[in-house]
Amino acid sequence: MTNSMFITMLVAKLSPTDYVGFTFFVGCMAMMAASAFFFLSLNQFDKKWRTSVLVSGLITFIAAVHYFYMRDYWASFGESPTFFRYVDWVLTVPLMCVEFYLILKIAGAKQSLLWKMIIYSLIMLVTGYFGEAVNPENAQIWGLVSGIAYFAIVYEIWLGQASKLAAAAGGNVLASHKILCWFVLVGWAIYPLGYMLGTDGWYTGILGKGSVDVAYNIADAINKIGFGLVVYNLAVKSQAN
Ligand SMILES: *C/C=C(C)/C=C/C=C(C)/C=C/C1=C(C)CCCC1(C)C
Repeated sequence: MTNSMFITMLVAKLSPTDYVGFTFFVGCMAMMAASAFFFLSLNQFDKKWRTSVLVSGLITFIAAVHYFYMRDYWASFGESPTFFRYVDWVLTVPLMCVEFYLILKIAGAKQSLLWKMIIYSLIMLVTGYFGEAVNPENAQIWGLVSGIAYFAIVYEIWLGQASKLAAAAGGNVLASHKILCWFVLVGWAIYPLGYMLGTDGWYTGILGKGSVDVAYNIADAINKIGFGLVVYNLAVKSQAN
């Protein structure tokens, strides 16, 4: 066996023009570096904030492991790793709901708020998976249901119970809550856009088709790492007071 054959067996080949593969590769590194950053910073925080920063690290760490699998899957089969993608989201999006809850706990957030948001996010993701992988003929209907659940989350944090708790907490908590709200409204909106690029529906005539994976990979980097950094910043600032 030649050396190069041996290498291709260990690491699936990545072509220089494979932009999707490239974003998977960069995604692995970014998620891994972010995880190291969050985990190694834990010691500087007291108990009250340590859990929040730990959850930030868990989100990027879970994503890092999935990105290694997704990168390899893409390189081996040239297909979207839809299954791994959704497993990643089903684990990490509820953890992002946990972040909202942990921040607002100081203002008296109840577990019912957490469960409500987790249920919305699971409806959003399970229906999205059906539209992409199980019943793509009806992608626009599944996408619509998923979109409604997404807006339920947006409503909850911008105008519902969560926003009232944030207002009651005030100060750094309110400021950080607002930034996270923008992440969910703008950063998360990249996902339905990616979905519309990858499935057929009324929107296909307008948007055309594109790479879901590039959209999802960019969105993940912004949302998982950015979200974590907002929480990290809040912990740093709150501890200084
Ligand atoms: C770290 C991963 C995150 C923050 C993933 C978020 C995913 C979404 C907000 C997905 C939303 C979708 C819709 C609103 C409609 C179409 C189907 C989805 C699942 C792509």
